[in-house]
Amino acid sequence: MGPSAIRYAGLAGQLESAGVSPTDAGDLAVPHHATRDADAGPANAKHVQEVEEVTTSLADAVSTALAEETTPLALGGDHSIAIGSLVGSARDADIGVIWFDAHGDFNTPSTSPSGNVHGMPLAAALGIGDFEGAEWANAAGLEAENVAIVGLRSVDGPEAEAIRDTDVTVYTMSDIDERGITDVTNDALDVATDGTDGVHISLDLDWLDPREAPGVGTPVRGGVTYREAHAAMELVARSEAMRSFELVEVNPILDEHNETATLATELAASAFGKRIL
Ligand code: HAR
Ligand code: MN
Ligand code: MN
Ligand code: MN
Repeated sequence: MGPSAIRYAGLAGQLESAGVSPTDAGDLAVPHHATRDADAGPANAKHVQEVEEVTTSLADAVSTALAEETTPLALGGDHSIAIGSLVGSARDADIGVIWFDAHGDFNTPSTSPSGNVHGMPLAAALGIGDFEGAEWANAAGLEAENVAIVGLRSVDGPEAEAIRDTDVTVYTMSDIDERGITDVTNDALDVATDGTDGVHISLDLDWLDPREAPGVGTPVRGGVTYREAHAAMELVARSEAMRSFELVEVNPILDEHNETATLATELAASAFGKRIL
């Protein structure tokens, strides 16, 4: 439902206003969750077999879009799709990633309190813990030292430990409070561009404060403002380093008048370089 809501909110028009000519590649086949058993796969990783199927088709779609010299924009839906975006974007290139999110998404089935794969995609793509050697999930051209998480404010105990055990760089909301969004985003861009061919931007709408983005599954108070979010996306555009992009966790059932989906389209326009004058 997320992708429908984002399209309905006017994504194509927003991208055109940024000077982009978008092509809608349509929806990938995703099995309806009610028709599948969430716990059919390994323990504490709900629907991971379906996630693996979608990862493979999304990774192929992303890498095809890149081969055609276009910029893939993936729409969710659940943040588990990021595994596919990262595998595809890092298939034939060394990439960095900026993870704009309230959460670390660094759990594994062994550490996850929920079993929800949306809390695991970054660990999966980096081959951490249970995901070591999981070929379907590991993003070939991605190293932890080129990963920056921005806006973190909700992290589980063992998840925090796993993040600390890697070379991933984290900017918490406190860092944004102290240093401002401009400095933090520029630092994150430095991390993600250092020695890489381009950057994947993963924008979880729960990065924003729930007052701005109520239509998400796991809202956490104290997120970035509307203006801070645009400022960060504008810096991403100015860097000219963006290789692939995704908008995730939009849930229209929880939204108010599709405002979170609308916000997602506006932020996409900023990330793709929309100028006022
Ligand atoms: N850390 C929690 C878990 O693993 C919550 C994850 C929150 N969900 C997301 N991820 N939308 O950003 O279950
Ligand atoms: Mn989710
Ligand atoms: Mn999140
Ligand atoms: Mn997330």
